Amino acid sequence: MTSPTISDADVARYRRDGAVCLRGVFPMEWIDRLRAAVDADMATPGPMVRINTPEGNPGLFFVDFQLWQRHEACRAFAFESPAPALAARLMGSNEVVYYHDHLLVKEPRTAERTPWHHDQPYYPVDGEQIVSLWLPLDPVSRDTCVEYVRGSHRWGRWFQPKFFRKGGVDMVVEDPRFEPLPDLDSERDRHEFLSWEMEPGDVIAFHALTLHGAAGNRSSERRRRAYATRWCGDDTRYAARVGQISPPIGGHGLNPGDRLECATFPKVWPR
Ligand SMILES: O=C(O)CCC(=O)C(=O)O
Repeated sequence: MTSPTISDADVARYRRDGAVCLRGVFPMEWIDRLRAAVDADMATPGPMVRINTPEGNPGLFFVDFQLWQRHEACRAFAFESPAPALAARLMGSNEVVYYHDHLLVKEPRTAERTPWHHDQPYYPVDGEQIVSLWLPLDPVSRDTCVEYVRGSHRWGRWFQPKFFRKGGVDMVVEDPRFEPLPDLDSERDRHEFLSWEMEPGDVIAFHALTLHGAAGNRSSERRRRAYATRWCGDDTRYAARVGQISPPIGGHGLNPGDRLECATFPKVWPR
């Protein structure tokens, strides 16, 4: 399959709100293949794995990256699934480069949240055309879904990335382009928040500047495995960043101002 059916209204909503939930885009065969790859990855994680649950706490918040370089199903998802065509359509881009993948698993009874943030300040990438596809591999209730601040990709503001160090001390990236993130929970009445109940096959597409965060997984039996993938369009360029980036992908040989396409960030659309 090459062309997922999404409407002009879906595309308009993505561009206006910065996040849109698209229903039934991925056939179950993709979900089943990715589930098997995710479980294999958790058994033998990659070099960038992070465990965000302190030892002794219930549950597990497991994060890993670049599964596509180690698991055939994830590689096929980047090159052969409906995803690259979907990314091209949403971004209005002729070409799509695959930036990276990001696995986020919250096992039952995981208390740790995903803190509020937006993604692009973590990326050494400039440009408007960066879309993420957040694909849950389990049914997701609204209270475990990621929440998005509607329209925040259009605020024209870039917020400081934060990195979590052992011992609970945060390290903030000091780049004059970035400002401290306000406490969004204390301003809930000033924003509109988007989140959805989802079934496997549904996907959220969101812009790299849309603010988002997520609760832990309070369910006592339901896993919450999410496979997030990042896609870049025609206007994106490799960029210099002060301090740490995430994920820390190196070895590509790119310099600031370069187009992204290379072996590490392959062109996936047109096929
Ligand atoms: O799955 C989550 O909890 C957060 C996802 C997220 O932050 C992302 O995909 O950028």
